[in-house]
Amino acid sequence: MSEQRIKRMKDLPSTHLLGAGTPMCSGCGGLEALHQIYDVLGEKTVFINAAGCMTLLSVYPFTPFRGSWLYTAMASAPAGAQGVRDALDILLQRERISQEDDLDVVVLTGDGSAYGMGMSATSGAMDRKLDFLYICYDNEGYGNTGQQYSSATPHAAVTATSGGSRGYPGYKKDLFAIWAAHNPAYVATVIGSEPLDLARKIEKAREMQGPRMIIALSPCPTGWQYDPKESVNIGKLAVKTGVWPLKEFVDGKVVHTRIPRQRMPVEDYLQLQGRFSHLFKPEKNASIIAEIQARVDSYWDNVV
Ligand SMILES: Cc1ncc(C[n+]2csc(CCOP(=O)(O)OP(=O)(O)O)c2C)c(N)n1
Ligand code: SF4
Ligand SMILES: [Mg+2]
Repeated sequence: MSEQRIKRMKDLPSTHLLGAGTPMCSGCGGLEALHQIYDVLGEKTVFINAAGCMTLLSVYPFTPFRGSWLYTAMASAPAGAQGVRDALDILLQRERISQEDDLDVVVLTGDGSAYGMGMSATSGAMDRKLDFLYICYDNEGYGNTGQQYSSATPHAAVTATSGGSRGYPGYKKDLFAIWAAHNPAYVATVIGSEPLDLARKIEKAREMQGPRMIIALSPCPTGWQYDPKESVNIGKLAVKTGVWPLKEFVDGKVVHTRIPRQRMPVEDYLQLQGRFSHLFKPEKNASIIAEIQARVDSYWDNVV
């Protein structure tokens, strides 16, 4: 690493995440959300990160975070978080650190870990009422290894491992419901293109104790195949079409924080993304588009 780059990284303001030369794709929706989340959480945090795109933020011995960073295997971040929380609690108990030196323990993983490989460790951590914040940036596939499908991949999307004229045959897993079934302190969905909604939820979660779970839909120009300049637009369309409901689970109840009363057609969201281009070319696949629309409509029909 050049001396000049090392100096630039050292000179960054305390909550600035993007060092010059960071190896992330431009227009990365996961990074957009993380940047906003970190602005709210601040530097008294320790991140426990499972392997994925965000792991590339850290180039030893630097991270763009002013707090600490621990890298774990894909399935293990919530177990790592337990160890870090326990260590901090012991240090506090022995008065080796003061309350002021305490850190918020933050798990950061992609959907591959959150929806799949790390589900068991996450379930255990919630059962143990671990005091931590979990941030899943959901780019709907294994982005770091070339966008293979995960159980967060939406129906009909083409990925490196789901091709053909119909794309991915499965349906996106409802992680919000699975996490809420554990009755943690908080669960919320967010997206970087709705920054006020996101900030309000992170502020709320920051003030709570116990397991606090966040899923950030993360438009991914590389995996979803679109021009990076469309990231914010695609994020906004995910909300306006009703594809990505913004909601929270608190005190045993689910509350929608945005209800798109005049929903735009899902087609408007799908047709901007190369991963769905087979639904429009060489000819339109009206039945798959209608099926996707019907599932979105059926979700909102049940929201009062
Ligand atoms: C057990 C295990 N299997 C596979 C890998 C290789 N691997 C590293 S990152 C990654 C993709 C992770 O996907 P996700 O959690 O969605 O994060 P993203 O890459 O999309 O940011 C994979 C499969 C690994 N590190 N560990
Ligand atoms: S592959 Fe997608 S999630 Fe990963 S850094 Fe690039 S844009 Fe972000
Ligand atoms: Mg992913």
